[in-house]
Amino acid sequence: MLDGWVPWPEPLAEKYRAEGYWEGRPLDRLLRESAERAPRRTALVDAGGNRWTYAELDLRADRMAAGLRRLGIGDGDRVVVQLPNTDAFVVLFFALLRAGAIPVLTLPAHRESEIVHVAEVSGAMAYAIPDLHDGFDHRVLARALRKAVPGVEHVLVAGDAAEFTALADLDAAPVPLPEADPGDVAVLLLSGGTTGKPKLIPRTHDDYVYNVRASAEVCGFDGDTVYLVVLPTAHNFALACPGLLGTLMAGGTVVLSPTPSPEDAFALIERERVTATAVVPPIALLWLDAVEWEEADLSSLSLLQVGGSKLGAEPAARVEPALGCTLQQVFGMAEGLLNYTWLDDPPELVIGTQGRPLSPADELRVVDEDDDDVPPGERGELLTRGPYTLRGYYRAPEHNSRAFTTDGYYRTGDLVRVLPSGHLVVEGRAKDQINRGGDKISAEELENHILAHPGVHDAAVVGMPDETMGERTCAYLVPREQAPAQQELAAFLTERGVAAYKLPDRVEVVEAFPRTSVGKIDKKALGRLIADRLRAEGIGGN
Ligand code: OOB
Repeated sequence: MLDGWVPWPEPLAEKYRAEGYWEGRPLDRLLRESAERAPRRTALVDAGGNRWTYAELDLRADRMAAGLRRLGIGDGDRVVVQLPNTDAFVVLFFALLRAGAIPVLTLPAHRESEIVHVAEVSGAMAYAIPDLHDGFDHRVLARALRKAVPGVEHVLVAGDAAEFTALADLDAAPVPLPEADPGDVAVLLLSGGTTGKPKLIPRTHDDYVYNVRASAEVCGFDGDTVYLVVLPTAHNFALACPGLLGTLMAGGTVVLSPTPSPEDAFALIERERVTATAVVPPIALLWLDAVEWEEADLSSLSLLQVGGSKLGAEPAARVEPALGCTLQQVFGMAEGLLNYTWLDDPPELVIGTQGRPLSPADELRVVDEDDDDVPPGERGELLTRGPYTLRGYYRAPEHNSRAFTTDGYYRTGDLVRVLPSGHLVVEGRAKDQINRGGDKISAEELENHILAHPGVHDAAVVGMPDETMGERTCAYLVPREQAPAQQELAAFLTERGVAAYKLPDRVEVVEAFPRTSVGKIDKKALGRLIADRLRAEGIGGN
């Protein structure tokens, strides 16, 4: 069993098992069971039109699992996975589970700074990458990683492996392998983060299988579902809410889109008769515009899930008429808790709320700054615990003491209001994070990187309103002598290996920061300052 993660207290675990939330099924079995039920059905289709039946996908995973074991990867080993939306991701994901290893899921956009940290914290022994993706050579990053974290023994490459191991060579006759203990950690997900360094989220087989199964039920996924993966496969939303795993569990077909662009996605929706997909609000806005000029036939699409950041009521109301499908708002988090609008909810709830909790066993509290419950219907910070919400980040005891209450509630950092129907309205944020169209940026993490610049004396990163992204990042700098301009700062951060989505969209130079009465940087004041400035310049939302 993996150490360094926080299990549920035994009485609660017992309750979740007794009440049927946890079924004792290892995660990889969802593919096995669908393959046994319907071996000849199409499980997976890629953008190039390659197709794999359930039997083929299941066998490929078995063969790769045997290849991984032969290489010495298995039994609780952590493997950092950074693959784009290709069949390689799907096969490797199940192969790792079957080999007994733990996938650590990172986004294709992550760079050296994030990957080195994740490999260190997880104690990874391997790193799986594409050769080239989006003009970036991941093998160069792999070389840097191996220098920084010598424990990473293997680099597994989809494509041209250079001096490393090709994923295609991890192919061996299937061997019988022991099934995982369903109470153990199945995968490590990456958190959006509010601290200096990204945190890892342990998800067990029991909890993640439940997450997938209950989500698939709420979304009505079945054997006729054709799900388009538009967001990165490694994102919890596209992976498990119900996402690609929910589709495979239901015996449907997963279609992989290389990008969320209307060109790619619409063509695949038409070609494969896609029925459901999940996007973040900026993509939804883009699609709503694109239907005006793109010719594609989207009539097969019956469900558009939107989440990751708040979808405005105005675009929400346009989804059904423009795309001819049901809108579902999803307010979720890699840490666990998922809220969905139900498919038969009245329009005002679908348009005006971010859904209600997935599980009857989800426990929610809405509290004020003293952790006291606010009166029903009032705004406060959302705390939660339940059968698929983590009890602690991986190897982060100090952070956990702040991120959780003593009785195990996770502090989401989201400000919400609960309606009498149980639906939540997300009203803001109590955490020091910027939500850039669904991409999460920890202000502290970015500030630490910026502070390494010789021209910067102090830095404070805040969100600024933006019509399409919801918000973008603004870095306020107090210069040492000469503060870097936005482009220079971006180049500096890129050189440090910071992912592109974290680069500040704007830089503002000030002589000193406004302070609160206790002497902390007053970020609310800075947020108001930049919002006012944008308004004066005639840009920005709100
Ligand atoms: C999803 O997961 P993460 O881990 O990238 O981010 C979680 C955070 C939430 O705590 C909240 O601050 C924000 O993203 N968020 C939303 C939202 N959905 C997520 N804020 C407002 N409205 C929404 N609908 O983003 C995620 C995971 C699974 C499913 C969907 C989204």
